[in-house]
Order: sequence, then structure tokens, then C-alpha cells
Amino acid sequence: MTTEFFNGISPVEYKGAESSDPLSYRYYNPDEIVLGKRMEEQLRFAVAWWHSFAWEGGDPFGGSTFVRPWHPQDNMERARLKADIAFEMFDILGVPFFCWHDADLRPDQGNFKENLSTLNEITDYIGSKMNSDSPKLLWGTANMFSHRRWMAGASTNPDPDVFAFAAATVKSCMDATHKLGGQNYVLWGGREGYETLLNTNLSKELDNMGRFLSMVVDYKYKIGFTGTILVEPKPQEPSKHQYDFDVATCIGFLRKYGLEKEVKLNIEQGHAILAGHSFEHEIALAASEGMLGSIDMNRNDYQSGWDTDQFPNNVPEVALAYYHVLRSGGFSTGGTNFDAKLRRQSIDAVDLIAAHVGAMDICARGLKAAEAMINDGGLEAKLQERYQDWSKPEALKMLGSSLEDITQLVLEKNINPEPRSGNQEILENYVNRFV
Ligand code: XUL
Ligand code: CO
Repeated sequence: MTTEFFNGISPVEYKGAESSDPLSYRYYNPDEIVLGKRMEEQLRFAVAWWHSFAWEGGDPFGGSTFVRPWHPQDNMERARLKADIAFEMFDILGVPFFCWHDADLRPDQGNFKENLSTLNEITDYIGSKMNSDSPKLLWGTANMFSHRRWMAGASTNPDPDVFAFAAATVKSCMDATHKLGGQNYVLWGGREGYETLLNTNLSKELDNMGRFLSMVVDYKYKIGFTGTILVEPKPQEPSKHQYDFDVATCIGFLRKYGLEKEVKLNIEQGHAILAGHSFEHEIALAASEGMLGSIDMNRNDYQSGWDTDQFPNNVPEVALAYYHVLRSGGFSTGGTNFDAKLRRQSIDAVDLIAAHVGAMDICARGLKAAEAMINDGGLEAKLQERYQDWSKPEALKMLGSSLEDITQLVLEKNINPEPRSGNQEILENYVNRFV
């Protein structure tokens, strides 16, 4: 059925950089070729069900500000209406993907059996709305942080019954993701961490989390899910400390439990900053270890103290992120998910469209700047030049020797290196030519 929610808003079209129509794309031109692929296939945009449709406009200091026809989200009729509106928005925007948590799709009835049956019902309904031209599922995931049962964690909970509920919940979400042809399955552990070390057994919790993730990987093969399993790092919030702190911590965790070939990372801009890193640092590190999976393109406010999940609006930042995505060969099963919400005063339907249009344009500009830097090759050439001495035979030989042999060499040849400039300002000026 067609609803009246977006009444009067036509499908958004690419009109070029000169367009002053606020609901047009000025840079996002899906068919334009960027580094040999259609722009749509490079960026692989996804709308997040939770922020765009389920979130009601609350913040840590106040409740709902949005009054949507599908609120309150406590019955299946309104869950179906929410899905109808979602597909109307996907059509207006022309986005190729969407993402969800189970809890965004159906109400939580408080017990696993009913949650399972309504999840199956609503994902069948969503499946019936999908065809070869409609947007696809980039990833599904389980919300194991909102309901009070998860307050002390899911797989890291001291209570084995919560571990069991979590295992059953993730199985149901993997089944639903598989049924809808999802390309990835994500685990973000908002409460997989602790509030205080005074009551926390770190090694027990980490081992249980490792075992849980191994079961997820085993189950992926059992059901023939060919998508990628992704873990999403975040240092804290809602937990005081979260085990999947950042990319480096996740890599160490995955290696410890022998999962480094099976699981990749979903990297979020806001989480990177919370961890004290830049977005491109997290992307480049994951890429350098072959573990870059997907990205959540939403930033936080640099002054507010909580995860404000804002749509991107900074081209230079986004350009450097895509530079590293493109440099690593681009996305395979991953994409660009807007894990971003409106400001709570943006209560109109048109705000929801405008937020995505602006974000998609910012990303398109960033992608094109990244493409230009790659085609120009200036950064890559500098990088090659900076490390060129490491391809010399004597340097390679040194790596295979020992501290004593190297000391001998330093004495014999009187090695006394002259420092070389890192040319940072020249490189920053170079980047500014493209962004
Ligand atoms: C929370 C967050 C989540 C994950 C999916 O900060 O980023 O929305 O992306 O659970
Ligand atoms: Co996220």
C-alpha cells in the first residue's frame, strides 16, 4: 500500500553541481564511473532502520519529539506500516541497501518464542516487498543492548541464561538475514564490556565472547550464508568499557580466538573518534590487515560528550576515509551505512529525505576527491619513495639477521643516519588540491 507520509516528495534526481533544488543530488550520480565501477557500486549506500524509522527523537535528557503514524511501536500492524514507509523512502532516495536490528522491525514481546515468530512474520513481509530492482539488505544484526535483560551484557553476561537467550536471538537474526539475501551479518556489542571491574571477571567474559563468535561463524557455514560476519568496534558507551574497543583491539581478539580469517570489521566514524583515532586511521589499519569489511558513515559532535550519530557533512574527512577504502580495492560485501539520526528538532518527513540527500552528496564528493588523488598518484608516489630503501638487498638481509650482526655492521660501516623530512605540510597541501 502507499501511505501519505512522504506526500508531495518526488524521487530525488541527480541534477548536477549547479542545482539549487535542495532535494536533488548535486554530486551523487549513481551511473557515473568512479575507478572503473558505477558510483552506486563504489559507495553502496544503506539506510539504517533504527535511526531513520525506529528512533523516536529522544536524547539523554528528553523523550520523543517525533510523532510518526507508526508510533508507538508496540504492535505488528504499525511494524508493517513502518516497513511500508521505509520502502517508500528507499524509492524516493534511490538507495541500493538497508540495514536493521531485530528490535527495529518488530516489538519486543518479552520472550524469545514470540519475538521469533514476529521477527519471522515481519521479515517475510519485508521479503514480499523486495524484488530484483528493490534495495537489498546490506546487513542484519541483533539488538542485544536495549532491553533490560541485556543490562550486564549478552554473550559476556555472568548469567548463562542470558548467553542462551543471546545465542538463540543471534541465530534468529542470522536466519532472517540469510532469508532476505543479506550480504553481511554484524555484531556490535554495546553491553559486551563492563560498568566496574569490581564485579567483572575479564578472562571469563572474553572467553565466552570468543566462544560465542566461533558459534556464529560455525552457524554461518551450517546454513550456507555466504555473506561476511562483521564486528563493529566502539570503545565505550553504553558500557563504561567495551571489549571491542577499536580496530587494533578487535584484531588481537580475533587472532586470539582463531577467527581472523572469518570475521571482518564494520568501522564507524563516531566510534573511531571516541577511541581517540581518526576514521581513516581505523580504516587504514583494518585494510592493512585485510580485515576492512564495511563502514558506518556517521560522525559525532566534537563538543558533546555522547554518541550524537550525525549525518556526515565534512568533505575533507570523508575524502580521506574513501581514499583508504579505494586504496584497499573498495568494498566487496560491505558498503556505506548511515548509522545516523536526524537532530531531534528535525521533525518533518522532508528532514528525513534532506538528511540522506545531503549525506549521499557529501560522500559522493569525498569519493570523487579520493578517486582524483588515486588517479594522480601523488600520495602513493611519496609513500613508495619514503620506503624505497627497504627494497635494497642489504636492508632485506638485515631483517633476516640478528642484533649482534647488525651492531657489527653499524661499527664496520660507521652507519650514522641523517634524518629525512616527512614533508607533512607538502602532503597536506597536496590533499587540499583535491578536497
Ligand atoms: C551504536 C552502533 C550500532 C551498530 C549496530 O553506537 O553503532 O547502531 O551500528 O548495532
Ligand atoms: Co554503527
